Amino acid sequence: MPNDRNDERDTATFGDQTVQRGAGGETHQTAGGDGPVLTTQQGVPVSDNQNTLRAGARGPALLEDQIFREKIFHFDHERIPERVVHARGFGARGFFETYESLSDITRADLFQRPGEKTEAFVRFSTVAGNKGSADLARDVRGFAVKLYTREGNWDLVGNNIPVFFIQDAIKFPDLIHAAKQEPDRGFPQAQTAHDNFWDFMSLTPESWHMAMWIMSDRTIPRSFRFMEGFGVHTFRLVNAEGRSTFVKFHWKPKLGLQSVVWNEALKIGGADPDFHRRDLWDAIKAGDHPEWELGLQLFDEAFAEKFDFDILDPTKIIPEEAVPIRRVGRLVLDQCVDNFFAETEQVAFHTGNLVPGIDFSDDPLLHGRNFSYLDTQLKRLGSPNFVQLPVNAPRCPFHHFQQDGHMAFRNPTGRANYEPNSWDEGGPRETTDGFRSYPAAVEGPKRRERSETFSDHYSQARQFYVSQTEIERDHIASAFVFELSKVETEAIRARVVSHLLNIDDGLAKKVAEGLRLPDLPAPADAARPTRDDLEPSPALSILLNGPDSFEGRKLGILVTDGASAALVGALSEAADAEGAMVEIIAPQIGGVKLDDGSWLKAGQKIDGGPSVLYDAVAVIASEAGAGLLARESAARDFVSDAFAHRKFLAYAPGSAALLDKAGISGDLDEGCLELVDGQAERFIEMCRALRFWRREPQVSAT
Ligand code: HDE
Repeated sequence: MPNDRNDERDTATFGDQTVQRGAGGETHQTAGGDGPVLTTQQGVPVSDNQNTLRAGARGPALLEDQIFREKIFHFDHERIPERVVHARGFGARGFFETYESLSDITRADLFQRPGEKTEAFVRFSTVAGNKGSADLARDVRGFAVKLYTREGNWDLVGNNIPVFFIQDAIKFPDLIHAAKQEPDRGFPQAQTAHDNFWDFMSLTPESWHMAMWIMSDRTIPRSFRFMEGFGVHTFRLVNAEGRSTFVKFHWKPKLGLQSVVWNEALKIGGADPDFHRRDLWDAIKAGDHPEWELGLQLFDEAFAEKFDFDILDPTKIIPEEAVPIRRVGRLVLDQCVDNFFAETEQVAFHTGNLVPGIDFSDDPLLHGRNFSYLDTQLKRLGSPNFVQLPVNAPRCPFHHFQQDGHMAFRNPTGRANYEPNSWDEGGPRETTDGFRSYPAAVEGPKRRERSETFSDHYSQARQFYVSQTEIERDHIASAFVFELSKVETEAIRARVVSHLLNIDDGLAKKVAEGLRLPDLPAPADAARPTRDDLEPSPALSILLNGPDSFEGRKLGILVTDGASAALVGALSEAADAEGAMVEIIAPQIGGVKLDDGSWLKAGQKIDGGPSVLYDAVAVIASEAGAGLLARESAARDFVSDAFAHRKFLAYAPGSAALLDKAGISGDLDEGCLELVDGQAERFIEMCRALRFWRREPQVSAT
């Protein structure tokens, strides 16, 4: 008599899989060969992972089932609190490589030896959205970098925008409360287009420089790979002699800047909420390792004294034209994480993670951050021992007397757990080479007071606006109109316009017209008049800093049965030669039979692969195929959206029926190319401009 029903299992075949079948028809897979045996957490081998222990096959489950209890107990506790901000993120591993020795300006170990590589972990994020929100929400992106240097971990916890909303950390909870979902209703999520946010902004003049950035296309990046990163605050670099130089940190993407257009962002949110994380994952897995150069803006006290704004004010930039950027190394992301939770979720950044040779300035926002990050990790990760998690642990040797606490798995060994001590093997001691704070002189009465040097709130907002191309200015105006159209309180809409009047009359009027405000409000009271003598800074425009290459971008080719194999082949080859990716979209996921009888597999079915997922598109259809596509709304949208989003569009001669039905055949312009033999390379060359902006007036109402 068998003592376990395992012995009675039949086998069953499901396609290529042979499995065992239990008495209820359920699937059992048994370990064999070198494959590992399934165990409990305690290492006890498990014989049945499909059935709880029961009294009789149809009887009650038994409380004694320790295997079930352990499994469900762990499952019930899988979730940890999500980050209060930056909850939705995506991480990758890589390295930082130093170009040249910076020993004259900093003693930071990672900057001493040219060619030296330092392990890195980067987490990109949105700010306001909850963990499950969509990637393409209009939002600031976090750009947090952990560098595991030989003298400890350095975290540069930055954003993709070089300024911030507030000047003092005490305002952070108010800002974030206002930006996130409203507390009574729990919506809207992952967007600032609601009353509370614009109410707060319209009462907070210091936010208006940042307001211009967040209403620009910076907040709808095409990819993490195509955006800049900024340390935001002024920091100090300190050399071995103790000399300090102020520094602003920048990350410059090798592939240049690129954003999507707003209508596209809205649609990507539905088509692929994971658009940015998938993009980074796919690029790294394909060996297209994204790269950024670390740029330093270095300046001294004398510059700080004469600069138009206070260098401690995090709502101000120093234009690159005033202090040029020195590129001192590169960050390469070449590995995806092995486990999202272990790395991306558990990584714990902290602005206080500095290494000798790098120090804080007196930016009041930065000091507040130093307080917050440790606190939040304790709440999220549940123990002060989060530093012992592999993603957070230093790679260099570390020795200290901190001990115990929840989940401590690295405690000091031996008798000494304090110092000074007189034991021979007494454990770690201080070093004269350790971290030393820069001895900046400070004085002044203890007060709750903001410096008067922080009070110009509009001049740099104006400078940002006038540095944009016409197209980008229009996008800023449209973004304000969109956001404020979701604001129900008319007084708040008008209050926002009152601030815009301090920035640029034309912009304010455009937004007022877009909202159909009955009257233009009076300009908001300003602590200081707006300066209009600041030179425009071309570095602030996205369009002026594009790559002039289609490298790293994605071409979508819509095909049908009978499509020209020669054209598909030529286009794929030309894209490949440029370093671009290609995805095939077909009526069915199994693919199509081309005109030479060959079979082409598809990456997407039409309604799963709308054109918003691609940087440029081509329609290579047979005449019959185009006729069928013309009857499918997803195929018509594919073409008309691509056109409306100013994309370059190539089409095979047989595709006329689809273009016709999509309503664009009468509008075809120089951004559209009829693809005949020998034209594939020309099309990819056209795509280097990324979008055919000359179409903008035709397809955009603003
Ligand atoms: Fe953060 N911020 N922050 N922040 N921040 C957090 O820490 C905070 C600020 C930034 O991918 C939290 O681990 C305060 C500026 C990034 O894990 C929290 C203030 C900048 C990330 C926190 C700021 C940032 C965070 C939430 C005002 C750009 C994501 C979870 C004084 C320079 C890091 C966490 C990651 C995360 C506090 C302002 C960037 C609560 C109090 C300015 C990229 O500690």
